[in-house]
Order: sequence, then C-alpha cells, then structure tokens
Amino acid sequence: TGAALPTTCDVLIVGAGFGGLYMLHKLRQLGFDAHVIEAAAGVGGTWYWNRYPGARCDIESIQYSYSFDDELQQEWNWSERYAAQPEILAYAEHVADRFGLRSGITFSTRVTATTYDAARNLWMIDTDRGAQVNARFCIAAVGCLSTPQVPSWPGVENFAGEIYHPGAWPHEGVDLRGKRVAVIGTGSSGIQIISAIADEVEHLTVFQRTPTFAFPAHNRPLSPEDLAAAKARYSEIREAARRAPQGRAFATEGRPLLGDTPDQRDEVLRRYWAMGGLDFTKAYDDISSVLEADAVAADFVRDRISEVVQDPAKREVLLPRGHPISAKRPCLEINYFASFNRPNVEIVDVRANPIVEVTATGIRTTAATHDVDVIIVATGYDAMTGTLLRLGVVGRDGVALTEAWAAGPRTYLGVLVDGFPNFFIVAGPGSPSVFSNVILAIEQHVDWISDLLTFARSAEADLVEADPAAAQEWTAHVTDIGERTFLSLGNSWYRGANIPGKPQVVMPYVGGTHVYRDKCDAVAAAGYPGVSISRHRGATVL
Ligand code: NA7
Repeated sequence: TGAALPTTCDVLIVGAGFGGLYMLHKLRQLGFDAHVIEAAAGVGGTWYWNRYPGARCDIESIQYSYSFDDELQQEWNWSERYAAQPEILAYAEHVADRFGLRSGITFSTRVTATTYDAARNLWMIDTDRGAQVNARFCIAAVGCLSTPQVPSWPGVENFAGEIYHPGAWPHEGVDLRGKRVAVIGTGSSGIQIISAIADEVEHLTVFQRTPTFAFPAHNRPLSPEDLAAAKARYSEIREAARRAPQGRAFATEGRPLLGDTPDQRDEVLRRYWAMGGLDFTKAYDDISSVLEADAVAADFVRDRISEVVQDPAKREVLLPRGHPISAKRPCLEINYFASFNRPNVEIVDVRANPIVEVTATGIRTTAATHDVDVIIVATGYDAMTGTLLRLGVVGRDGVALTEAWAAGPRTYLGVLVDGFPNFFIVAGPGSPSVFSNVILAIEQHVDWISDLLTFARSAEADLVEADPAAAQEWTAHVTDIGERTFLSLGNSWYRGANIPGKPQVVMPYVGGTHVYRDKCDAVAAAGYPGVSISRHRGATVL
C-alpha cells in the first residue's frame, strides 16, 4: 500500500520512521500539502530494518512513544518494560493506520538527488524510480543510525558463508541453529544479538574491540496495573521528560557521589543497579561529569560483571576499562555477561590481536584463525550524517552538502543549514536527537519546523534560510559543549570515531534537551533571529 509519487507538493519529507510519520501528520493538520518518500516497503525506519534477534529499545516503552496525542498514548498497551523490535514496529504501523498516513507515503523508493533550484525556489527530488518531485520545502527525516557501517577487512568478498549487518537483517530471519557464528562488535546491537543467540548456535565467537559498560535492563512484562498507573499520570511523565536533560524522566539522588561515604555510595549504586536501566549513571549528579566519580561507578560495574563471568580469562577481556562510562553510549543487557559462562561462547580481544583478514572459511586475527559459517557485523553506523550526505543534497550555487560539511556538520539549531534554503532536518546533528529519548526530540523538532513554516506562510514568505553567522555560532557552541564532556574521551560514533576519515567532532548537542528546547522556543518567540524569512521573486507556483 501507499501512494503514487506526486509531481509537486508543498513539502517533501524523506523517511517514514518516527520523524517522517509525525511530520506528515502535523503538516497535514496545518493544511500543508505534504508527501513522504520512503526507501523501505513499510513504515518504522530504524525499527523496520533492525529485525535482528534480541533487538530491543533501551528506553522504557512508556517513555519511548509519541506524546502528541493523548488518546494514542492511552489506547496503546506496551507489553514489556523495554519493547522489542516487533512491538515497536507494530506501534509505528498502528500510528500510520490510525492517522491515515499511508495515503501520503510512497514506499520502496529511494531518493538519489536533492537539488535546490534557486531561480524557481524549489527543491527537485530525484528517485531511483526515475520520477522527480518538485517541492517548495524539503525535510530530511532519515534517522541518525540508518546507514550501516561495515569495515573493509581484506578478503571479505571471499567469505563463503553468510554475512549480515543488524541494520539490514533479512525479513525472513536467519536460521543460526547449530551454526558456528562470529559476531564482530559489542555495542548495543552486538550485545543484544549475542545474548539472544548464545544458546541456539553451535559455537559463538565474539570479536570485541572495546569492552562495553552495560547495565542490567531488568526487563519484565508490564502488568495491567503497571500500565494503568503510568497512564494515569502520563501528562506528568511527559512533562518530566520534556524538562529532563535527555528527554526522559529518570530517578536520581540529586547529589554528588563524591559527597557521600563509601557505604552510602555502595547502597545507592546497588539500588540503581537493582532497578535496572540507563538511570544507573543518573544515580549521582557527577558520575557523567567528574572523573573521580566515574571511577567509583566504573569500579562498581566491574565488580558486578566479575561476579557474573566465571572464567578469569574471559572476564579479563570483558571488563570495561580505558574510558569513562559516559564517553560512549552505555548499553542495557539481558544475560549478556552470563552468556560467556556457556562453553560454546568465546571472546576474542581484537584490540590486542586485530583482525587481519576474512578468509573463505572465517576470520584471521594476528593471533589465530576462527572458522565460522556466519559473520554478523555489528559494527555500527555512519551515524548522524551518513544518510543525510547520501541524499545527494545540493544547495545554493551548486554547493553540495558533502562539501559544506567537509569539516563536520554545520547547522543552526540542528534543523537548518545555511546555504540550503527551505531544507530542514529532523533529529539532525547539532540537535540533542540521539543524546535523548529520540521520539520526544523528534516531536519537538516537528513542532518547531511546523511553527516556522506556519509563520512563513502567514507572512506570505516562501524562502526560509539560516544565516551563516547563526549556523557558525550554533555549531561552535555545540562543539564547545561536546568537547567539554566525557564524549571527547571515547572512540564513539557520537564524534565520528568509528568511521575512518570522518571529521572527529562531537555531533549532537549535549547541553540538555530541556536547555535546547528553551533555546528553540526563545528563537521562535523572538520571530526567528538567525533565520531569514522572505518572499522569493519569481518563485514557481506549485
Ligand atoms: P556501535 O555502538 O557503534 O557499536 C559498534 C561495535 O562494533 C563497537 O563495539 C565497535 O568497537 C565495533 N567495531 C566497529 N568497527 C570495528 C572493527 N573494524 N573491528 C572490530 N570491531 C569494530 O553500533 P551499534 O549498532 O551496536 O549501536 C548503535 C546505537 O544504536 C547505540 O549506540 C544505541 O544508541 C542504539 P569500538 O567501540 O568502536 O572500539
């Protein structure tokens, strides 16, 4: 199902994940003629593609969901504390059906070029179906972790077995029973897969470069009582999330760890560990910002992992060290560390013994050869900019986005790009997006972009563009804040460290989603300083 591609529309949205779906709904409500192009055959974005075993959200389902419609949040029943991929995908499909969105989406169509025509003041969007759409405004809602990254090991093309990336998992599933499987990568995707398949494969070899700080999820079914209690105070939960630094309500002692005695610290950290979830780093105010506090929390995590992993050699490799907990994205785990107590699960330290090549039968490191039937490359994504830069965006004066961002992404508020008029990004670099409960971050962006378009429409303007100075200043601010956090100390995708040659700058705004929200609101209230909003002479009427 879905719609045919129109030849023109007011607003062309790329992507039918959580960003594109709400953007379409909101713009339709405001009377704009909006349309979505989506590469996949269905809605859901990330949750459409990531069908790997164990795929699950690390943010609680009550919070990782839309807040824009109270009836929607009251009627939908999440089955678990942390929703698994099939349920999140079902939710995205429910939203698309409930709000009649499929009639505005063209599926199975990939954008190949996105070109601004300054004379006519419109965007020409080319697709792999040959058809072109002309639109006044173009909104990229293409996701932050949507272009899989596969390192180019020598010999990969010679491997005789099967190779899969979690972000492009076959829809029909993969039968791993009785097979010798390699998982390369121990980020969120890798550790979820490892935990899910450890007991069904014949042998599992995990290739780990950086050991992972992972906290117990303590996932559980949500009872009718749990759901009723959450729904009764949903507006309160959402308000707390909007005022929270990472877009989700969280538990905290609200004081620094360094001010407590060792006994108090132990009691508090044990309590948060027992609660489970990402709140562990929120237990104290200073765990994510003061190295001495991080060191205490990190020791605590290592002690807990040591209690689980029985084999001293495996334990030694698995214990996370070398970077503060919050220098990378901490993960949630369900039996991840316990998986290594199985005799069929092996860990290989590829920091000590790097992968040299992939052979026809397996993987060779500097220390050994591991023969396998299947390789799962859970090596992450060309995050935040990868998909945007693959849209072939060309703005004013024929300048490509790849050129404009050669030294790293430059945006105004993470939404607008100078030199690219009438082009907007949902959850882009320079915004808190990935450093937040992304669904609430998306809602805030969609609302802000919609307000800006409505403002321009009422001023009879059709040309909206960030001032270069404003983009420069905002981006310098984003970088400055990012470099002063622990993120500057880890080799994470937040700063492009996982992609050879990618500019090494902290890409998300990490000063707090609440601070960011207030800044965006202030800009809107002041009539959008930093954005030039005008009437184009000679624009083609669509
Ligand atoms: P991540 O978090 O980027 O993890 C990728 C993993 O793959 C990580 O352990 C990497 O080690 C490892 N990796 C990457 N390249 C290599 C090479 N060349 N050799 C060995 N190991 C490698 O991606 P995920 O898909 O797990 O998660 C992405 C986000 O989704 C996550 O942060 C959540 O926000 C949800 P490294 O740490 O770089 O040394």
